[in-house]
Amino acid sequence: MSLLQELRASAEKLGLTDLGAAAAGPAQGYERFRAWLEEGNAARMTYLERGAEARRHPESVLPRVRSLLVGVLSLKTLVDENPSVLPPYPSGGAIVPYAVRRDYHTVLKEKLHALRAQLAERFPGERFRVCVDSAPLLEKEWAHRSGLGSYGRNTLLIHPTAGPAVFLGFLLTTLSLEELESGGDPADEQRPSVLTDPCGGCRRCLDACPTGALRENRTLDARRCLNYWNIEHPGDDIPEDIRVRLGGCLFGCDRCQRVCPHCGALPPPARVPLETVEKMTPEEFQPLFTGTPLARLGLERLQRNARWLR
Ligand code: B12
Repeated sequence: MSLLQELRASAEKLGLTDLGAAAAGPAQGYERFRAWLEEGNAARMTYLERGAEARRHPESVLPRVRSLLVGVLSLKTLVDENPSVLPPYPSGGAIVPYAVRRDYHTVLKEKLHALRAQLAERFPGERFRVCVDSAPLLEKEWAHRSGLGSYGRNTLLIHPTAGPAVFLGFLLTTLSLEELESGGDPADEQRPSVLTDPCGGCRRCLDACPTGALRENRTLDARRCLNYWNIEHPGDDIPEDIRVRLGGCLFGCDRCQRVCPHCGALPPPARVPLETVEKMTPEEFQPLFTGTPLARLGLERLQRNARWLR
């Protein structure tokens, strides 16, 4: 059994849906990313511009990196392992299911740190770094190069069995891909096969996007994406043509995942009455949402989102 196969077995026990590995090298999607930024698609996510250059090569994240291990956590596992922090209200503003649970960044990091510890014990001379969403990596490209899926029309990486509703986490290492793969018998490798184009003629996500944020060339205009407006946008301003299309979304929007034929049934969004949000005090907000993605948003912006829905 190769080291990678051993790690896959550990990853499965830890609740990861899949684990892949790729040799480090220059990022092939860098120019595509640059062009995307230059067209203004990042809206006010200025951190993307600041970290742009570093995305050229993962050695900016770990010097002398030779390979990347990529962990996949499905939304289904996240939901099954972590109950919602909200009581079940029958109606109200919609919150995507991942946001009312333990933050997927924390969950993925814990699992990847367990793999890192397993490797560090055997290879004390090597270096490792765990990162989820925060480091300047073109994450979908590394997942794709690790054999974990292909880019869908909704711009997400579509995993062959878990579909687009997955989160990605990274363990960078100075161990080489050859070291990770050596000794493995290909016959032991039961891997779901990746579809070259998971979409074919399907356009369900493009049709379902309420604001037309998805483009034919499989890029997304964050200036039109509801996820940008109610998760990332720093100000109180929102264009009226976007606001009227929020469709009750208080945090996130997952229409382009839900309608994907590769996406299994997702839990319904959580709901919370807008008045409850509007009257919420920091003393109530904090204990309820600590450790969830809503805590990162903060009460002020959650209340801003509720105002946009009025
Ligand atoms: C900025 C960002 C956003 C922005 C912009 C999203 C976007 N699609 O660009 C906003 C706020 C809208 C957003 C929303 C969401 N995001 Co987001 N986001 C990111 C982030 C930080 C950067 C993405 C980026 O660089 N976009 C710029 C464009 C140009 O890049 P791209 O679409 O990734 O294209 C690259 C690849 O496709 C590749 N590529 C190379 N060659 C080719 C060739 C072809 C033909 C194609 C098609 C692509 C391709 O190169 C391109 C440039 O690198 C990543 C984490 C990271 N560090 O990478 C998470 C990430 C993409 N987001 C994620 C998630 C889960 C979401 C949301 C579901 C909810 C959420 N958690 O906020 C929604 C989904 C909306 C959607 N349809 O994308 C996951 C996606 C997992 C997956 N299955 O792919 C990531 C990887 C975070 C993670 N660690 O899990 N996000």
